[in-house]
Amino acid sequence: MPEPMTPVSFPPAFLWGAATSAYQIEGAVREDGRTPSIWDTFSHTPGKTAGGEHGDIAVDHYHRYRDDVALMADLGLGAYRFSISWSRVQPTGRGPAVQRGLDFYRRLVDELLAKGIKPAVTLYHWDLPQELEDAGGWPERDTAYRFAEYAQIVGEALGDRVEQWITLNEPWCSAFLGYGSGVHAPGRTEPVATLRASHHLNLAHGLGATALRSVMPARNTVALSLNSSTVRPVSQDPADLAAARKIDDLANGIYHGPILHGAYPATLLTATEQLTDWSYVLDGDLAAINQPLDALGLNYYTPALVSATDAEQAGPRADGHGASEHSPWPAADDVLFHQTPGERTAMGWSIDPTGLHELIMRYTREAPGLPLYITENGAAYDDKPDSEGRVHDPERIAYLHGHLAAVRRAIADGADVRGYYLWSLLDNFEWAYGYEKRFGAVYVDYATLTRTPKSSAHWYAKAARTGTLPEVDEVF
Ligand code: IFM
Repeated sequence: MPEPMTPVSFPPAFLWGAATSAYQIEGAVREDGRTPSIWDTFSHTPGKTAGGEHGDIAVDHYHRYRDDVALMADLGLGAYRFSISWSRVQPTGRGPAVQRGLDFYRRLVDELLAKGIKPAVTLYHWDLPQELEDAGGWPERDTAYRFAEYAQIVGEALGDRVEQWITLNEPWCSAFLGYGSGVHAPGRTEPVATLRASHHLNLAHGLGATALRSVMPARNTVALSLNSSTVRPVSQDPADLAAARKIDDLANGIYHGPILHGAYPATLLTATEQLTDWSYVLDGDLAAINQPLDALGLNYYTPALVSATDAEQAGPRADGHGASEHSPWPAADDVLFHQTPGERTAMGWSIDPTGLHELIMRYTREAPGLPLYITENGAAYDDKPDSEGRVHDPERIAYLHGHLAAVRRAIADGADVRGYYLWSLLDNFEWAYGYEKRFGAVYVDYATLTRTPKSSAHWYAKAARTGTLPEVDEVF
């Protein structure tokens, strides 16, 4: 379907933001009482990240946050989504809080508010305190209770000044990449642990939401961010449709089933019955998980294309989630992932804004009346400064234009999308890819840590200021 005619204008209250996460930008990993998280351990384990890179310094946001907030204000951002490092706040993952750790976030939030930028806090963006992983990690039920305790601590400390709260970022990645394919921390490759971790992340979300609400003013909102996939079958053949159903259950239904509807999809339970009987779902868990949400965050980058396969074709998957001899997808050896068509970003992910429109409309149907935010969307490119030090990134501008136009089209089609957070404000540590993949609207010179807004940052700033998308070829 063609995109709407230009100019593409958004409702006046639409929130224009940018997002980051703690381990990807903060650095200062040994300061003010912080202890290692699973990402410190994983990135310092030989062979786990490109070039052995890690977040020890990252882009030094811990020390440069004032400048970074000033940069956001210059760009006219209305909102900033960032995550809290659990290991800074509760270094062992349990027990009393470290005030020096919380103070950093108090200062950051105050700086944002002083500049008129709305903070949106994500409690968990993949960086579990190492001590909790040593005790079993997300496959263990106790981790969900530890998360609720941590949520309460942060809610008490920041609930007076932060209105937008997100419990978890992309629990699929924590479970399936952390415990399935092992390309993310903690690097385990255990199919059953992947499903157990998923359930305990769901439980953590539910218990965390309840804990937050018990200590925060009622005006605050609680959401979570899912990297829900748009899963497409290669054909309408029943076997391919069944393959798409299975991956959709494992990518999406495993989270939105219990969270939005209070039940795991029956098709998921059947598809995984050879592996697990789900006996770790205890009485009362589904009710604890199925808390009312104030909003849902959707993170979108690219769709997935699948078909049925036979055992000979099965093997490492071209599913865009990193190379591993272990599939992230439990009980899915009968599914083949295909290259999606179209141009690609530096991640090798195909560019397809129709997938974002489809996703928004799906959740508009799945959860009628629930406000939606695009809590991440963006693209990595091989950006380089020119001879005058400017960084031109027309591909990213085209990517943002296409995806924002798809959001606008969804709003016109009846979706209640309230805002958009560009991933990412700054170039940063892209997990197992190290610093090689640049997602930032702002270029970071890793030798000097100097920040230079790319042309896409200026393009986005104009969109944020005017509420209308500039043309893709406007010169900045
Ligand atoms: O950098 C990540 C982010 O941490 C979570 N969502 C996807 C981004 C790009 O891979």
